[in-house]
Amino acid sequence: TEFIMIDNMPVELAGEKNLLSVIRKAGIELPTFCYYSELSVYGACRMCVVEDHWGDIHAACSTPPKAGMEIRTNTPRLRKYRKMILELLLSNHCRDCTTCEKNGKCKLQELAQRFGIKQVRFSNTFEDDGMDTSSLAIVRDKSKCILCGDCVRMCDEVQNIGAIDFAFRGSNMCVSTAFDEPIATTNCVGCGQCAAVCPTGAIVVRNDTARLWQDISNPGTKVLVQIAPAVRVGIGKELGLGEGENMMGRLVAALRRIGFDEVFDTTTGADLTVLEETGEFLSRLEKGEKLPLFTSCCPAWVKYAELHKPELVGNISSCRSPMQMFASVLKEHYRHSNKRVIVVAVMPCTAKKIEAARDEFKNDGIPYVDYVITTQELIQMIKEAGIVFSEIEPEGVDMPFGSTSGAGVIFGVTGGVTEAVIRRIADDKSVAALKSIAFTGVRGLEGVKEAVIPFNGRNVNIAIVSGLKNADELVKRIQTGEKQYDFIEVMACPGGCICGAGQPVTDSEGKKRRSAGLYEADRMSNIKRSEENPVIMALYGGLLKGKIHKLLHVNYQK
Ligand code: HC1
Ligand code: SF4
Repeated sequence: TEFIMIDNMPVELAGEKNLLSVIRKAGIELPTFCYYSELSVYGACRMCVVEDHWGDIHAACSTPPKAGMEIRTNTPRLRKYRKMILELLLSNHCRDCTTCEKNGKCKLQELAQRFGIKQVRFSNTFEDDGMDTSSLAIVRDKSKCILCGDCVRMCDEVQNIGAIDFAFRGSNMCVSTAFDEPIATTNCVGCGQCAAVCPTGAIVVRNDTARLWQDISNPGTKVLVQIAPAVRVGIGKELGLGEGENMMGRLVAALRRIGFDEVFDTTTGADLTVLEETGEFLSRLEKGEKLPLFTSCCPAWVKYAELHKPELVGNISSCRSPMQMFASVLKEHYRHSNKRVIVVAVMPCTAKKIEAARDEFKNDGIPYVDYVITTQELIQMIKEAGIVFSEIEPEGVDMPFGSTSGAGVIFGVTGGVTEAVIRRIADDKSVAALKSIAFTGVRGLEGVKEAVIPFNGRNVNIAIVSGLKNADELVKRIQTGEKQYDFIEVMACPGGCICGAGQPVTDSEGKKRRSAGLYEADRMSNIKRSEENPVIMALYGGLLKGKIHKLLHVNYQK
């Protein structure tokens, strides 16, 4: 085995690509603004500098480890260097931390605190450039940008979009859209992944809670809320509980305390989606037309296809997303209410804010979903209301939509929609057969997965992708004839909704825990298949009669 010395400790090398990973493995929290293991190495912020035994300084993120190296991470020189960088950044940065959306979660604030910056020796050249509030998903404030380039690399390397890039040189350098157009008019799909990696308040998720509080306290409104599958496993840690633990019961109780009138589970909508989408898939399979069928739950994927792959839009399922199906059903169910009925969706997703505002999802000009708030916005509301989440008693959702299936709840992780559909089409309904579906290749957080399912004397070829770059590459392989599939699940966020940009930021271990949390919720569910959910059966026998097309489907083709 090969070793290097880090601060006089021997640390074993295990194929790490850079010193930074080795140093972190040794339990040292080396600071950085611009290093993410899933993005390319940029090496611009220089906060991760280390000294070798010659006294030379290297950026640890871009230095390959070599056996025998003697590295020091915390010398007086390095501390001075890091403080200098922080002071330079702060010297042209807005320092109104208390009113910043990123207050308490800002990397610059955190490191300034950690390195004990009490004064900035340079004069403040900060200029307020104004904000770009054109997008319903994200808000950009250039004057808070520290040029780490994390957003640029995320948008390009993971999402294949490139809506933002560096512009100008020298002291004029900034991150900008082409021709500095408002972000909403570019090819941005609102996935929010740029905001998830932004270390400061330069790109943040739009916050819609102020308006929502007003509606909640308005006695003339009846405020309904639905909770997405992924939220229950993403919310716990920041409220003092375990990462990935299922918080559904506490969430329901907290939402009632906040003042929501009725609380429901988007999983009910997912069950409806499974039935509609499977029906559509089997009919296309029979006719041999418009295959592969692409899933339609992820609005960032739908928008991506509209902008970049218009030839595929006809292949996207006509099913509304579970959020939209359920909202349409709720508005229909409460249509005779004497109050104004408002539907709120708590989502792990920023693109859902844009989906909710689409013309296709309005009835007489009024959206079916009135508000989408992210997991992070809900955390803020819970804190604002003074609710001690860790002490609240769990409660159940409201009737008449009170039952959900395990198939619906796994929608929140990549492969879940597919597994739910396979459960529906599998002829063998035994417990053993159900369990074996988990081993067909549908589970796991990899960006591209494949499964082959026997059905009606033939094989159904399935692909599951998350991350839009992966989706783009898969589509290319289909278009060149290299690959052939019948069913393709696409989620824009790598890992699926559990890793949505509206969730608290987590690491790869946290993502695994969230995924495990949803599969556990499935195991604990006494209804495994969507078609066995009695609420769904009651809907088809009642409210949905003659209204399936109007309430559950959409035409994205213009
Ligand atoms: Fe998702 Fe979906 S799974 S898209 O990831 O199909 O956001 O959680 O609510 O609509 O159910 C998100 C999650 C969510 C929808 C469902
Ligand atoms: Fe790019 Fe997504 Fe950010 Fe838009 S929201 S700029 S598509 S990363």
